[in-house]
Amino acid sequence: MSGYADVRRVRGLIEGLDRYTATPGRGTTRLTYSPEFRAARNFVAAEMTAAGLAVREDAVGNIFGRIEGRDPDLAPILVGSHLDSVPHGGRFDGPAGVVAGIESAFLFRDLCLRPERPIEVVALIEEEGSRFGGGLLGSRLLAGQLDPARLADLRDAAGVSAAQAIAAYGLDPAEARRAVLAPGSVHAFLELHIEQGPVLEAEGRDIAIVERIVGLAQLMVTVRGRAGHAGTTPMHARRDALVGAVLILAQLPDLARAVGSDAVLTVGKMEVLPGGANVIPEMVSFTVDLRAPSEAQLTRLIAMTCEVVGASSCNGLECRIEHQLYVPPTPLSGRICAILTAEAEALGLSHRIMVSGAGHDAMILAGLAPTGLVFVPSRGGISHAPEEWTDYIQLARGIDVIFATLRRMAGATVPEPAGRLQS
Ligand code: HGY
Ligand code: MN
Ligand code: MN
Repeated sequence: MSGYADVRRVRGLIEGLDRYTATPGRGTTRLTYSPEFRAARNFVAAEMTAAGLAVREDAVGNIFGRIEGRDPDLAPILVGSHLDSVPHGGRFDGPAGVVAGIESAFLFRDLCLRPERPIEVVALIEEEGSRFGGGLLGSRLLAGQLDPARLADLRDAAGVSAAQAIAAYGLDPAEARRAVLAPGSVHAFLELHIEQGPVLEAEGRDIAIVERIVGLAQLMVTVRGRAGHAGTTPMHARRDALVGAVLILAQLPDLARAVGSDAVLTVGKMEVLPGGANVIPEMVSFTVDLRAPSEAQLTRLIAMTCEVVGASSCNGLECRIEHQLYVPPTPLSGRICAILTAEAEALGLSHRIMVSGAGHDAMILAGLAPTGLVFVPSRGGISHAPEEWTDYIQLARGIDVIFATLRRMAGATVPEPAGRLQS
């Protein structure tokens, strides 16, 4: 079965991007505004330029590559994903969608296609939240769902604010407000992403078309006790923040089970301070990532988590919760789902409708414009780990669907052949 995408070029783009990691040989670690992120940004900008795109960077570091439309005043179709990663993640999570946009641009160039409506390939910052917490930062800013003033409050593990990091990256955080896209300024958003789950591989299907993304919340729990000497402080006289945190943490998984088998709860990050083997922990902070298909389940799970934490403020321990992110379950565009399905059919690809358990920039940009999301298979369903893998031919099939959908939605045509000079 022939397709459109050039598998070799797609592989070169993914492998080219994968060079930019802080942990070579131990997965992809590319935190927003890091030296690796800057190098990846430069690589993306160069490839966008090679594909004939007009490249610009917004005030917070999102990269846009534009194919001008025959009618440049029409609102563009955005296509892309994120450039940052989780610590020790895989090479496809995010880049698969950025490469889908760049390869589509190469195909428009190679096939001499001129879209009626402009197309903009986007590479977004801080979707994972690995540096500043929460996540979906670049898309939330674009969609007007994050007050740019918050950039001065969001801090990384070293206490550097997002605003300081933006300035150190060479941009002006005071201009962040200009990055916000006005309602109506985007016609549609398309994203290709790896499934990060086992379904497509298990069913032997080429792609999934996502109809809805589960709701998600991220909380930061802080337990404060009192530091003390491990050897001279009797057990009854301690205010051990880590023991308090562990007692909270042990209760959390059952809360997810209580709201349904399709709800999930994860504590993925924990810090123990001051961190001495012979010091009673004074402060422990840990993240709680909550997800559920319905808003009722999600809000109930958040409420129960807050109850457990609140009830643990006793015996000299002070327990607090910071709400870092809340995104309700997000339906995607039925019209775009239908177009993606029709193009998959036309390409002879096997496909299915799916609900996404992973969060994506698509769930934010769906608040700005009709949005579609396509998944390609993940080997063994593994992601957020160095073993993450998608065969390049599988990725190319997903890109074919994105390209064909872009071609249709942007009203692309092949220009009439220029009149031959009369010999
Ligand atoms: O957490 C997620 O679902 C996504 O990978 N940011
Ligand atoms: Mn992702
Ligand atoms: Mn991810």
